[in-house]
Amino acid sequence: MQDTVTSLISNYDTTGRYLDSSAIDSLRTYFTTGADRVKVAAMISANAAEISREAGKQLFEEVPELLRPGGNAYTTRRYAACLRDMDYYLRYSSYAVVAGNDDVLMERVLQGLRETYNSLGVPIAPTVQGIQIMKQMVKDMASDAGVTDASFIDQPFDFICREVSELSV
Ligand code: CYC
Repeated sequence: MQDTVTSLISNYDTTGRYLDSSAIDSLRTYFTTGADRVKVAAMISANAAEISREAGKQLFEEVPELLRPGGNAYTTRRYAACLRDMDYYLRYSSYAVVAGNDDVLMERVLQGLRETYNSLGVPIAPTVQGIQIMKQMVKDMASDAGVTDASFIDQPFDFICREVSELSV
């Protein structure tokens, strides 16, 4: 599992180089956004249940057939699995926000997900839609809390969406 600092150091150490200006720039960006990253992670933690519940509700309003017979979230067991998956994506995104690195997502969330989703017929497009709804909710909360540059919030949510979409083929 990596973060901005460890991945950078291990990169430079492998080739025995001192940190150059590009390394310093990326460290500077990371530390400049550091307080906001922590703020957003705390905000996600404090509102996690509400975020995944509301995002689930919105997703099922937008794609109601998921909950009907034949839909992948039909039956309480699958409905619960869907909300649980949303909660996984939210929690791991909060870790990646703090780390400033998507490695934790690759390692803990995305490995093997293709096989699982494909074999269970879990549809990718609405999964991506649900993740995007959560992302927007987090961004709205962050901007209400005075976080102006939200690109580090986009990063993990969009990474999961990209990877899941590629995995679906
Ligand atoms: C199932 N989601 C699963 C399963 C796994 C994950 C492993 C199969 C085992 C189970 O049912 O628990 C995902 N597990 C994870 C992830 C991690 C993990 C990501 C990393 C922490 O350990 N269905 C929909 C919606 C979507 C959905 C679009 C919610 C957004 O229609 C999700 N995932 C969904 C559903 C199932 C599932 C309904 C159960 C499918 C079934 O059993 O038929």
